[in-house]
Amino acid sequence: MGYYELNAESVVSYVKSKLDFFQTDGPFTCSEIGDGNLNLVFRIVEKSTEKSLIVKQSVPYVRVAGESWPLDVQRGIMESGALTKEAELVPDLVPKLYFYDEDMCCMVMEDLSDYTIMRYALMEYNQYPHFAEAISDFMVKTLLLTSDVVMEHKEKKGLVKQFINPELCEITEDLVYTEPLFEGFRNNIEESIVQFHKKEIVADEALRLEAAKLKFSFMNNAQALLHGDLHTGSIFINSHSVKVIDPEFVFYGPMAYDIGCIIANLIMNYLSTKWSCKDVTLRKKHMDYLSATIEQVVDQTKTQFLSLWDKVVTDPMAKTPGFKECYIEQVFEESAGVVGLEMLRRTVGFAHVADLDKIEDDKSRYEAKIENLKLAKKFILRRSEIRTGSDYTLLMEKGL
Ligand code: SR1
Ligand code: MG
Repeated sequence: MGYYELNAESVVSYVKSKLDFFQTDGPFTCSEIGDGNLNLVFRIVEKSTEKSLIVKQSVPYVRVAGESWPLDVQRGIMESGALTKEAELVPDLVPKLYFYDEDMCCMVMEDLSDYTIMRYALMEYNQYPHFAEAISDFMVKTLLLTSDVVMEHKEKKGLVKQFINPELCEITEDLVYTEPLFEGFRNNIEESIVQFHKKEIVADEALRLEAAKLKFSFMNNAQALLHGDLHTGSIFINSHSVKVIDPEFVFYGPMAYDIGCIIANLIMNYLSTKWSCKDVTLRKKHMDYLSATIEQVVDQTKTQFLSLWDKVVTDPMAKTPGFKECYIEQVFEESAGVVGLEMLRRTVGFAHVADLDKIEDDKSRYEAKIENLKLAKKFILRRSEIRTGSDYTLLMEKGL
């Protein structure tokens, strides 16, 4: 049988026919729990044993947009390939993949029900002191160890080829690197900020020039194997562990794209907290936590990158004294630019973030989004000055 779209009834018998995982013939509970923009996600629980798993199936369109926006169902191959590669590099930081079915374009994988999606946890002001170290470890290992600095160059080119992901890359090229700089397209802009967007973003040619430079780096710099969508909605977290999920946007691109994406999403939670948390003590505590986390993510990623470099570098030219510092500085300059673009697109582009959109009070939401746009511009235009964790927090806290 070829591809058919699963539902909460058919997925149970589908899994039982494919995998010797459950111990009984039921009963089971099953629900569709997909929270992302693209796919169906089912959670199946065997009631008597409480054993559970996740089934993630690609549908032949963008789920949030419907059939008017077609998308190749074979994209699941990219995600399962990425999870397999990441399991070699950072086994404790990704969910276990049980199998991938090429006909049904679906993955069956570990259920992370004792974890929560980081975006929503942060919106409830939860704090995770272990996050910075875990995400730095994830980025340093997945990025540096898949680069030409370390890998045999023909083998690396084999991975570049395996992870050519044109449709998903096009989504990012359009939604992150193009449409937010213009009026129209698929942009989704609150009425109250339409004029600000027009005057401060669309009319700013210097800003568009910098965004254009960043776009063509994203498209042309096959530097490392990226997650490709490393925001707080792609992270499952609990009090002691982190799992990075959803690498369907995987491809060989600039390291800065992953680094910038996660920092931007922490900053957007910071702004959300600043403008919407009514409890003064809690607000300060959570903003302080986010500032410290952002500093740690930037500084630990850089430090760990430089120290791992010495242990794993193989390319003789990459061993040239001074080169690793030049390399990492370029990565971090571009990361600041990506921070700005991600913040911009999550305010005016097609796909927003709940941190900002769910601020109930109109005035507070307006202030948060305007500050987000002002900061986004600074990150893009002044990216060459933004090198360290405290460069980020000074800009966020004082606009400096
Ligand atoms: C049409 S997909 C919109 C966004 O959702 C994904 O999570 C990516 O961030 C993409 O840009
Ligand atoms: Mg996703």
